[in-house]
Amino acid sequence: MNVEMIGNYMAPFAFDVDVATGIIKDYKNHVVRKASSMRGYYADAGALEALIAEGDPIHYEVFERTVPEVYGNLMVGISKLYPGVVGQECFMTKGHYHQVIQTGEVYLCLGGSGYLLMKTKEGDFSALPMERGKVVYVPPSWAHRSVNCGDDPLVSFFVYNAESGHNYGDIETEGFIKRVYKRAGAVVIE
Ligand code: PAN
Ligand code: ZN
Repeated sequence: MNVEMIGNYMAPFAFDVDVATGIIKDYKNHVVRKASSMRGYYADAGALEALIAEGDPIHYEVFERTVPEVYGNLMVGISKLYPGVVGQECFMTKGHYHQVIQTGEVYLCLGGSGYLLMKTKEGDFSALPMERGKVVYVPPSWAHRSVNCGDDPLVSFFVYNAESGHNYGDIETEGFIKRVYKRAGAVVIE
């Protein structure tokens, strides 16, 4: 990839985030995952198919300022997860381990409310609340998934090692131990 240089080094850069909408104005990479990208992830496959048939709404978007994916660089961006349910299960991201499993990540929630679910290969589980101003530290070895339990987009700024890579396959087969539902207006993790 082309990066701006000053002498021998990558040039420092700055960018703006529209905190209200959760959009990086000058993003370099934009990932859009619609309901149809989420087949196999929710407990109620029929409810997901109904949602797809009703118009296949966007589940989440990721905006990144990409940098070369090498040791030392940091990947930064915004994850915007829309509110909604599939059956009674709250909208969520696919979730992943990092390919380079000994790399962690930091999330700063800018708006909305929900959880960051985390799990390890050994079956350990953690669910930490996400709300505006909350920083969640994801240590190495923990898979992570965002879940939106509110009525507004769950917007988070994230920073991770640029060489981390994403391992989605293991979550597709393992699942995430617990799911988050809205039952009669109450959020339950079960
Ligand atoms: C985030 C996630 C983002 C989307 O940037 O990639 O929230 O979630 P999925 O990648 O699980 O679909 C991150 O954790 N990057 O490493
Ligand atoms: Zn990650």
